[in-house]
This record gives sequence, structure tokens and C-alpha cells, in this order.
Amino acid sequence: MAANRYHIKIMNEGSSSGLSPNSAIVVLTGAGISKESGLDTFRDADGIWARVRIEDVATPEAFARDPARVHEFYNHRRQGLLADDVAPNAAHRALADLEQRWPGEFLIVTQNIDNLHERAGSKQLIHMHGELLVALCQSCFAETDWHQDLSTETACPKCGAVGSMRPNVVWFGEMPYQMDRIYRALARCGLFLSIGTSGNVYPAAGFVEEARMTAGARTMELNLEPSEGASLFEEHRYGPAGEIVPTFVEELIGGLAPQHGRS
Ligand code: BJW
Repeated sequence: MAANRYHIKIMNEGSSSGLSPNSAIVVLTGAGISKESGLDTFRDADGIWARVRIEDVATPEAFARDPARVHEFYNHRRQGLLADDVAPNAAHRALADLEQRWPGEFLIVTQNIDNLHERAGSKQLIHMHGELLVALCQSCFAETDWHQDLSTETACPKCGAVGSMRPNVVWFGEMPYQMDRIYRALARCGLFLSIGTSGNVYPAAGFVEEARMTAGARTMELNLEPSEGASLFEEHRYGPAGEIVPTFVEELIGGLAPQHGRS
């Protein structure tokens, strides 16, 4: 097996806790990883929730009360995501590189609804809070790739229902996607990384404890500054994701040395 030809030469920060190259890695990402790509975070001083109220745009009740207002909010963000100058940054690219080169299992669980991880080349990826470039029909539940504006007049291309289309995103009070698969991955991971998330929103904010308690995983926070849940992590790196993530990935990959004399 390819993984057996490697051993870990160096760990980080002088940690003696070894990480086998067969170990599974789970990476949780949040809005901070896309900040340097030109997309806003939510809870920073200049973030989205400083301009709009959650209760007006990010709950099923808001959509039922005023769908045009909610469509306007997501149409604006969809147009922003599709702007020419929005592209994956060095942190997205480093994670795609890590996935390609890591011998063990690897999974990114992103809370982000942008498509920057996949544009960087990531394949093992779960969008737990949905995708901005996908529309969901509330009549037939079809999911359709969607790059245009949505409105209360939009017809579902699958069933033809008018006024039943919504952005395929997870609002407060709704169940995030693929939770079973996420908890299975957390239960067997050796390393859990949390990148660019404030740790305010559950269930994502609880993944670090799940990884530590269920799998005994090493846990590391990589963020601009200590998050709400910083004390839950064993290790920390602080700085812009575009700088600290590539550096950490290089350390991990650099620690994979070919072991001569074994097949
Ligand atoms: C950088 C950086 C740089 C900046 N480099 N870093 C009471 C107690 C516990 C739970 C609840 C409760 N009451 C209600 C709940 C549940 C609720 C919840 O968590 N509420 C809290 C507010 C308390 N959760 C839900 O309702 C969820 N569903 C649910 O729980 O279902 C039931 C269930 C039960 C059991 C199991 C499973 C499920 C659904 C949550 C849906 C969240 N939806 C949103 C909107 C999605 C669509 C959209 O994008 O519009 O998701 S809200 C928003 O917050 C978005 C994000 O994904 C999410 C997290 O935000 P994130 O990514 O952390 O961003 P920020 O801005 O908060 O942080 C950015 C960080 O980056 C900061 O730390 C910066 O410092 C850093 N940073 N620049 C590195 N350059």
C-alpha cells in the first residue's frame, strides 16, 4: 500500500504526538478562508451581519415572510462570487495540494457556500451549509446549478412550479447537509484542523470536541485570531489563512519522507 512507503519525519511545534501518514485528516473551513479572495466574513466588524440582520435573511421564517428580500440578499452575494476578481487563494490551493499528496483519508467540511475549494481542485469536500450556485425547488426538491438571479417568479426547470425556488443554503433552524458522513469522518480522524471560523455556529462548532473525544484526534485552530472555541484546541496558529495554511501544509507534507527499502 502506498502509504506504507512513508513515515512522518517531523511533527509541528515540537509536539511529540505522532501522526501516522495513514491517519485521516478532517478540515473544517469557514468564511475566514475566503476573506483574502474578496468574500466577506459574517461576524467580523466589517462582516455581513454588521449590515443585515440574521432574522431578515437567514431563517426559513424570513424567506416565508419576505422571499423577495431574501432573494435580493443572495442574488447580490451570487453576483459577488461570480465576479472576475474572486478566485481561490493560497489557503484553498494548499488544502487541494494536501489532499492530493496525503497518503491517508482526507476530507474538507466547509461551512462556506462559495465554490472556491472546488475551483482550487479539492475533491473530497462537503458543503454542510449548502451551495450558493445551486437552487433548490421546494416543490419537487430538485437541485439545479444556478448562476443567475432568483426571484419569486422563477420557475423550476425540473417540475415547472413557479415561486418555489430558493437558494440551496442552510438557514438557522435547518439541518446541515451530510451530518452522518461528517460524524463518521470525525470519529476516525487523527488530525482535525479548523480554519477561518469563529466557532459561533453549531453543529460545526462542536466538531472539535467530537474529533478529540471520539477519535482522540490532534486538534489545531488556524485563524486570524483566537476564536470563541480556541481553548478547545490543543494547537493554534494565528495569521491570515493565505499565509499560515500553506506554511502548515508544507510542514505536514515535508514530514512525509520516502522510506527506503520498503515496498
Ligand atoms: C480569518 C481571516 C483570514 C477573518 N484568515 N481567518 C443555542 C445553543 C447551541 C446551538 C443553538 C442554539 N440556538 C440555536 C442553535 C442552533 C444554531 C446555532 O448554532 N445558533 C448559534 C448562533 C447559537 N444552528 C443551526 O440552526 C444549524 N442547524 C442546526 O443546528 O440543526 C439542528 C441539528 C441538530 C443536531 C445535529 C445537527 C443539526 C444551522 C446553522 C446554519 C448557519 N447558516 C449560515 C448561513 C448559511 C448561508 C449563507 O452563507 O448565507 O452559515 S450563518 C453563517 O455562520 C454561515 C456560516 O457558515 C456560519 C459560520 O460562520 P463562520 O464561517 O464561522 O464565519 P464568521 O464570520 O463567524 O467567522 C470568520 C472567522 O474567520 C473569524 O474568527 C475571523 O477572525 C476569521 N478570519 N479573516 C483567517 N484572512
